[in-house]
Amino acid sequence: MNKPKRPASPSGRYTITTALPYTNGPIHIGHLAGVYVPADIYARYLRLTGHDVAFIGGSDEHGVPITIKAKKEGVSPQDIVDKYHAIIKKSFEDFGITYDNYSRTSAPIHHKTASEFFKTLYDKGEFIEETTEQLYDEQANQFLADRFVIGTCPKCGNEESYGDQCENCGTSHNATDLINPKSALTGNTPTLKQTKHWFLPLDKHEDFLKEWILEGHKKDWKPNVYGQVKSWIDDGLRPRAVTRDLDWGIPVPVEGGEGKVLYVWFDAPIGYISSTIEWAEREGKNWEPYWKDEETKLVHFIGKDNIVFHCIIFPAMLKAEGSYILPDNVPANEFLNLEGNKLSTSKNWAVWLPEYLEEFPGQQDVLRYALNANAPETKDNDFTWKDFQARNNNELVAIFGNFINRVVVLTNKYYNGIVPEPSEFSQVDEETLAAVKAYPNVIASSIERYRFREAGQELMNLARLGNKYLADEEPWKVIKVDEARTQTIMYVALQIASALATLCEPFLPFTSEKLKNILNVSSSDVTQAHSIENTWNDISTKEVLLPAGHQIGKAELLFSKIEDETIQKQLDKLEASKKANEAANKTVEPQKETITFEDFTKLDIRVGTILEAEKMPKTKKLLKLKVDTGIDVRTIVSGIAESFTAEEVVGKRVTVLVNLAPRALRGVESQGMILMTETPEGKLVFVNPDSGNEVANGLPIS
Ligand code: B3M
Ligand code: ZN
Repeated sequence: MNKPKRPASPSGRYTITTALPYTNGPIHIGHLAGVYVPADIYARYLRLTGHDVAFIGGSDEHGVPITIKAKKEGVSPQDIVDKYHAIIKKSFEDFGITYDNYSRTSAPIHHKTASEFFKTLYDKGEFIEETTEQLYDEQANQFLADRFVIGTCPKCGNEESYGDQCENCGTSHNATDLINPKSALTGNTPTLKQTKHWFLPLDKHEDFLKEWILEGHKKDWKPNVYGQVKSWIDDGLRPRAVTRDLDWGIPVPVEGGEGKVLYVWFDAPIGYISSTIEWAEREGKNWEPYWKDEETKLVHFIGKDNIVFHCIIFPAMLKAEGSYILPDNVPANEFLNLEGNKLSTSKNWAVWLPEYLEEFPGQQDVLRYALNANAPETKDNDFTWKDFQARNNNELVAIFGNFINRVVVLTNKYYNGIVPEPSEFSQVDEETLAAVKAYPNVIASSIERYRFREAGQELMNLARLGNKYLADEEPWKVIKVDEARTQTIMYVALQIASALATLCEPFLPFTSEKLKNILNVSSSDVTQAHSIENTWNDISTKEVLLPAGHQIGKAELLFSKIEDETIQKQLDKLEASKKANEAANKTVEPQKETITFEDFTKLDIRVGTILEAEKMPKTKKLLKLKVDTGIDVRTIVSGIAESFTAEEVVGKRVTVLVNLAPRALRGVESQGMILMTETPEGKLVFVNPDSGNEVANGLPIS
């Protein structure tokens, strides 16, 4: 077991923030694994250990991604943010993310806080005001900031970098740095047009950033975070515009700022502060210690694409303002893939949280557990449904659930649910109880070093310990020969179950609640006059976690097996997304050469009915049809047997070209052609005279 190094906050006060998701879509597993699950584990753990925690979140409702989504859906940006803010907020609640406050950057308190922040820096002379040439789309009549422009990243060569940031290498740049820029609105090559903006001179803060991060946090920040920051600083810092020529956002609150808004990455991190203020006002607290007391630990949970904003730009803003603390740590995660492919909203390659909650009711903890077990802590990682199933069936059900179930069932069976009095402890009992006492520290040490996967594994090791203890001590055999020994075994096993109920809370909060109810120790159960709910530290320090004589409840399954069909359904859903994408990307055959109207009028097309059909012997493709064309009944040989059986075409109304020169096919004279066409997905269909809209394009096939 590793010696815990516990860099605790001296005041015991923590401000924990999570990246504010853009309100242009629901939350998916990539967001959860990278940011929200680890942050919630951390916040819950700190509360359980008696710390003063402000766990802060909110929606990022400004910025180009919102405008683009609104344009796409033909609604206003306000409609978009209202819709997704509600969806996101609700799904976080249902998933058990325990924010102290979840706000939104459209809230008046945020507009006020961000405007004042800007004004303070402005008044202090912390900005450079400059008229420069910026990219402009003449056709759209608009400056092209951020995601409105796409081009080649000057750093890594990614051809789809945004104006402000390359998602491939994480570099943040100015739109004019892009090679070969193109407007995302029209596809046009932008021109340059003069406009005035305010710039934050990052170069001015270079020395401080070097000292603070490169020297101050070399050891305690994650290597992926430190490395990215270092390379950014090594490349040299330059002034960054913090205002934009856009109409969606917070108006620039100074003279000359008319028609301009704050850059979304200027206002969004201030959202952490405004959300804290909103919370404090509601709770009758003072927000300032959470942001201004040097002894408060400020921790930002983010994904790797947000590193530069949280480690360079926001700290430079806070430093320039002068009265704020800086983050103690920014434990950014890498990315989570899904079944071997990059998560993608536009390709619908994702597992969406609202859908999961609907399809797996009551199973929040399974996803929390599987995502944490596979969290992309040090490198990109892959989520697979098979692994999800295995984590549930082999760990949650077979180890954790099985242990608890055996303990509760046997206690009810042998002692009517009353915790038995132990007699003398054996050496194994002593060792087991001592091992249990060590777990709070072991798990805490991992959590405090932001190693949430390791922490989750240690928790499961405690359940393993319980399982092994029961398997070795075999109370179901001992009961036949030694009553007193059986009581002791069950007593020890119940202490382990009790420890699990407390220690699993950060990882499996719904399970913890359930288990506390089963053990009848839940303080939230007001009908019970008992107070034996343990804190985290109690598990190490208390001699007795669940006293003899205490009545526990009946057994209830904590987890249930996930069957192959359930997993297959999810895989099928992904397969359908893949197919839909392929179809969308499929290049349809270009149309044939133009024909004249005179050419067309030569065709005599009639509506007919297929009266009889039979497969032509020894052919794969051909059906011999008898068709009533309205003028006669004739034989037509049609090459559709691979798509249709003879039985299913009989009676069909079809479109027939009747004046096609007859030709012999395998010895049968075909007197015309049934018109067929292909859907964009490549499926052969009849040109149906009745439905009319079955097919919009395609070619006749004989
Ligand atoms: N909305 C970016 C993102 O969702 C951004 C985070 C803001 S954190 C202050 O990736
Ligand atoms: Zn790049």
